[in-house]
This record gives sequence, structure tokens and C-alpha cells, in this order.
Amino acid sequence: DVSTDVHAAWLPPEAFRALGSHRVLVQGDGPQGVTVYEEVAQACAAYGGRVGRAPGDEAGPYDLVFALTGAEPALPEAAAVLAGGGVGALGDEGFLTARRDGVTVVLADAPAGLLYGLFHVVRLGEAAFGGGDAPAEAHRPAMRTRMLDHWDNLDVHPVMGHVERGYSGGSIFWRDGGPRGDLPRVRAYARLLAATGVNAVSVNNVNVHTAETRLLTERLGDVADLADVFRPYGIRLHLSVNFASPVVLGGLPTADPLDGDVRAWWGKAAARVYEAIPDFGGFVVKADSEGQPGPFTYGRSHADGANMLAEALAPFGGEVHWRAFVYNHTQDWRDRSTDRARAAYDHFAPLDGAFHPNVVLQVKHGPMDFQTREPVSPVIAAMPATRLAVELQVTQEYTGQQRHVCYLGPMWSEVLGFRPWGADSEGRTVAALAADPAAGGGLVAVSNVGDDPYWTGHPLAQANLYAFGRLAWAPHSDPAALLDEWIDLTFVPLLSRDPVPLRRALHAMMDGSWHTYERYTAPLGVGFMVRPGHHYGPDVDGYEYTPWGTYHYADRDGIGVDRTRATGTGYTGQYPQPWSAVYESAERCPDELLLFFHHVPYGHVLQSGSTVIQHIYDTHFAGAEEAAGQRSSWQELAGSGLVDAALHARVLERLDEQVRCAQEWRDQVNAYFLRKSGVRDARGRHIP
Ligand code: GCW
Repeated sequence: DVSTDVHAAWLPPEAFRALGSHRVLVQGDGPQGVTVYEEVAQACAAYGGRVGRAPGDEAGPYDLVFALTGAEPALPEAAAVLAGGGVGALGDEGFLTARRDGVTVVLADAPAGLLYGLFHVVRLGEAAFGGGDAPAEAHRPAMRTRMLDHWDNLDVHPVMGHVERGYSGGSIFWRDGGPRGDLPRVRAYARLLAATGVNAVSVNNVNVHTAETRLLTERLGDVADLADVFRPYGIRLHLSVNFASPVVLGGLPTADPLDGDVRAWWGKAAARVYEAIPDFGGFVVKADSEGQPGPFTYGRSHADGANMLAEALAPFGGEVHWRAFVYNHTQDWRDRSTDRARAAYDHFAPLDGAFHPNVVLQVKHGPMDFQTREPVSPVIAAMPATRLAVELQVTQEYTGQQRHVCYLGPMWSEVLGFRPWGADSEGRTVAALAADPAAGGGLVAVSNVGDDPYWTGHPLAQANLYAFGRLAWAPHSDPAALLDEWIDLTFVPLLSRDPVPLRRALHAMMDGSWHTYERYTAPLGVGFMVRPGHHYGPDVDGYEYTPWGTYHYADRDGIGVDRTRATGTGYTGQYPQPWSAVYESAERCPDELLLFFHHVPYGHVLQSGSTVIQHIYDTHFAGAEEAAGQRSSWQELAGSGLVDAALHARVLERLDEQVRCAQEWRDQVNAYFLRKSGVRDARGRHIP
């Protein structure tokens, strides 16, 4: 049952060619130091280089050295760089690079830094060697926590399958109620993640069913086995826990967070976990959300709930990732005063300052739920005295489910670069808030990985996983440059010919793919026009009369949700200035969010000069055409030898489905709004 035929993704052996053809000294200890040595040794065995542990080894003379700053590095060039100083402390994970007298030097304060330095050298390839001296250059991760959450179930769930919102096959961790037993696959995954900079993973669904609840107790050994595999790659393991565990597992009559027995139960549970996994990261909790248990049952607050778990973990250095995704999912569409977009802020902003220091409030990047287009969540700017992590969704639940090409780097980059207080207030960005040394909780995302041979179902969806890790390390990276990095590692090392045509095709298909997806699906900030339940494909009114609070309110006169203070739900008031005023005004609100904030007539003229109804027609025709263009770009690569034939076929099969589905979206959305509005397409195109 051990997977052998798994795609190498961005770490094909050929990506190590440059590193592996040099003479490398590795002076590092601890699990990650060993990993660096093994990685280098493996590369050198393949490409004729040599690896040594000491200057006098016969592997020398060296042209690359990895060393820790704690001890005087044994190689004079490295010692000289160290003595040169000037870059300050590197921290637990940072590293510096320099070149001295023909030797490339990588120094770190801790072994994990050497590991990140190793993958930096791999990315640079031959450019890491040769040339003249180069001054010391420090690299430190912006975010302390760079985490992937798996929504993996132990068993196949009757509705959600093996992986909730998973589009890449089964879980790589679990099967039939227990471990899947393919630890080499888990190790390969850990290695891929480390190469992007990810340092934390949660291995089970935030919806914690009975089987997963037991990971905390009977199945703790299986969790420890996974932690052992992740550790050498600098990744700490986390578990999603069931808030009602004291009842479900402990047989207590209550899970009240202020109850003494409940607190004692959690204290013991945490102690047991740390006995098995000394570097355990902590708990992820979805409480009082979509039916999950939580403190509300006992009349307690979310601070009471989170702090109780935080106290259990504190003696061991663990953290609680408490999710802010709390809203009323039993709404009535007629009730215009309840606004799901408001919910997280209404629940959590009043609790600012009430959470223990080892609680991280994990906030979805938008106020609703990972839609194709949402404004940035106002919670992110509303809790200066709380540690906040921003949660993204790498798995493409609402962005094509890994059947459509949708490179999300540009979306995340927009979110991370958003300035909640406008250009003023030192211009603080979402990234800066999540990265703040005192108040920042880092960046988290829902993984898109499964036991599929390409890891992500759609091979091009690997780029999303790659970009997430890299953005968590360096949030202001250019997404197009990250795509190049991914191409340079994944495809280029396998080629003996000019990679330019491949690079051009991939950029043509992927750079603008999020906007393309937006065009043929959700216009102007409207969300949820998807088929209920599985969320794939168009259904304009699919969620319109359901209890989920996800309405667009289209009628014969207009469309959109009035979230203004003047006449709507007042949601715009949750933003600081200038956004509060900008979003309040239908004239100033950015076009792409207009229908998120305003209900307007179909004839409303956008800043672009088009009317809302004409915009809907134009973007849907354009989006479906762009999808067809993506397929043509890919078809041109057929038989070129630039990509592996099986991978080409897999992508093409998905593109066929994407093109079909984009046309379905175009036709359904256009027909719906033609009928509703009675306004014809100004360009007279056929709307079936
Ligand atoms: O987007 C919604 C998904 C649920 C998910 C929930 C959450 C894990 O449709 O499947 O549950 O968000 O984030 O908790």
C-alpha cells in the first residue's frame, strides 16, 4: 500500500543537480541538521558532488558550507562571514547567505534555518555558486506560524467524503478509521512543504466526528508517528479537537469550560499528548460553528472556551488556534437584519484583549466563506490586543475544485497587501498584522492535498500550495515571480531544451486565471451562486432561499446586498476609515465588490462605465472565452516534449471539463439575468 508512483512536484531529483555537483560541508545537528546532511548526500550521490561533516574530510575542499552560528564554524570562509556580523540575530528559522573566496556560505542560528537555507540554495541552482564575493544577506520568515490545516476525516464521511472539500482523492494520513500507513508518502509531503517554508500542519478536519475525537486518546500513537515524520522537516503537528471531548471521551456530564472537572480533564489530555509528542503545536478548534459543540451551550463566551484550552497547553508551550468562523446558519432570507458578513466581528471584536497569550484567533480572510471575491474581513483590523492568524483556502472549494485552473497567488497577495486603515497609519497591511511579533498569529490555509498521484488532482493546482508557503514566508512576493519559481523547480530541471514556450504557456494560462474564473462565475462580489452541498457548478438561486445567510437578493429591479449603515445591515461600519466610507458609497465602492455592499438596479452605471447588467453579460462571455483560450495554450504543448505526456493528458482532461463548465456558467447566469431584468445584451449575442 506504499505509494511509489507519486509525482515529484517541485522537488524532482533534477532540481538538485547544481547542489549535487558541488563539494558541500554540512555542520548542523538536531533532526533538521540531519535532514540537511541527508538531502545533500542524496543529491551528491546522484550528481557527482561530495558531502562532508568536517573541514579535513576527503570530501573537501568545499565550495558550499552549511554551519550554525553557535559554534565557531570550522571553515575559515564561514568563520569570516560570521565575524563580519552585520545582519543581526537570525532567529529559530532564519538563515544568511554569503560568498567568500569562492565558497558559498549558509549560516543559521538553529538547524531549521539551515534547512530553509538548503532549499534556498536549491532554488538558486547554479546561481548559488561561482562569481565574486557576495555580502551577507539575511532571510527570515515574515510569519512565525505558516500552517496548513487538513480537513481530513479518518473514515469516508457519508456527505463530505474522505477529505472535506477535498478534490485530490483520499487522505494521505488516514484510511478506514486508522492510519493509512504510507509514512514515506507523508515524508515526501513534509519535504515539499518544508521547501515552501511551511512549519505547521494540522492533520484532521475541524469538523471533528467521533473517530477523529479519539486521535487525542486511543489514537495518539498514530498521531505521534506522523509527528516523527514531520519533525525532521521543521514542521510541528497540530490536532483539531472536539470541544465536547470531556463528554464524548471522558464520560463527564458537561464540557463547560469553567467546570473544574472539565479543566482537569483537558489538563491531563494535554499532558498525555506532550508525553507522546514533546514538540506538539497545539489544538485547532471550530466551536459553535455549523453544528460543532462549543462554549455557548453552557452560556460561556468564546474567550472562556479558548482560554480553558490555552491553560491546558500553556505548561508545554502549546497554542490554541481558535477559529472565528461563527455565524447563524439557521437564518430566514426574509430577515434582513441578520447579516452573516457581520457575524465574526459581532462575536469576537468585543472579546479583544480577553484571550490568553497562547490563543491565536484564526480568521478567514473574508467575512463570508472563501468566495471568489470578498472584501477583507473587518475582524483583522478590529482586535489589536489579540493574536490573529489569517486563514486562506488552498483547496479550491469555491474556485473550481481543482477541475478548473485557478491560480490563487494573486488573490492572496491582494488580501495580504490590503491596508485596512488606508495608506495612512504607517500603511499597515494585513500581512504586517499577521506577522506582528507580538500580536501576529501567522498565516494558515486549508490544504489541497490528497492521495492523488499528482498530490492536488489538477497538477497545476500544485502552484497554489507552493505559493501559499512562499507567501507565508515573504508575503510581498510577486505572485507571477512565485509562479516562475514553481515552474523553474517543477518543469525546467527536467528539460534539456528551451523552456520559454512552456513558461509562456503556463503564464498565459495561470497569471490571470483567478480573474477569468471570477468573470465566468461571480460578478461584482456576488457569491454562492453554486449548487448547494457540493458547491460545484452554477445555480444562481441555489442558496437563495436556504438558511445559510448567503443571499444575492436578485429581483426584477436589481441585485446585491445592502450592507450600508444608511439603509442596510450596517456592516460597512465594521471597517475603519477610509474603507468604512468608501464601501458605504455606491459611487466610490470598487466595482468588483459593488454587489457585496449595495443593492442596485440593473442599469446602475459602474466606475468602468458599463451597467451592471451589461457587465454581467460581457464578463460571462469573456470568461468562458478565456477558459477556451487556456485550453488552446495547453493544447499547443501537446507532443512538444516540454511536459510529461501523462501530466499533459491529466491537465487536458480537466481543461475540457473547465471549458464545458465555464459555458454552463455563462449560459445559466446570462439567461437568469436576462429573464429577471428584461434587459437585452447590447451586443446582441445569443443567450440560450
Ligand atoms: O466553507 C465552509 C465549508 C465547510 C467547512 C467550513 C469551515 C470544515 O463548506 O465544509 O467545514 O467552511 O471552514 O469550517
